[in-house]
Amino acid sequence: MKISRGDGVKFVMMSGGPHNIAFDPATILPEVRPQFSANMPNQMGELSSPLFTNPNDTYTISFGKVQPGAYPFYCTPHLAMGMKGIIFVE
Ligand SMILES: [Cu+2]
Repeated sequence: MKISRGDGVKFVMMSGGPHNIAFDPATILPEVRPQFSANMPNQMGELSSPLFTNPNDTYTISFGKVQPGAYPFYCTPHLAMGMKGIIFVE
């Protein structure tokens, strides 16, 4: 998924939860991490959203003030099933 700098990405829980949205801190530049973390509300772990269990639960991550680049993410409970993606900030 490609977005522009400053966009937000809204994730919507559909089915088959629990799901979350997590980023491996090692993939985020150290100088970007504090702002990126500030853009992720209610984290249950470092750069990890809460778990969502109800259809239509939503979670929005702002990409404001983070630099262009690739931001790979995954769902912690379903990583082994390949539930992951990449957000490209242009
Ligand atoms: Cu999942």
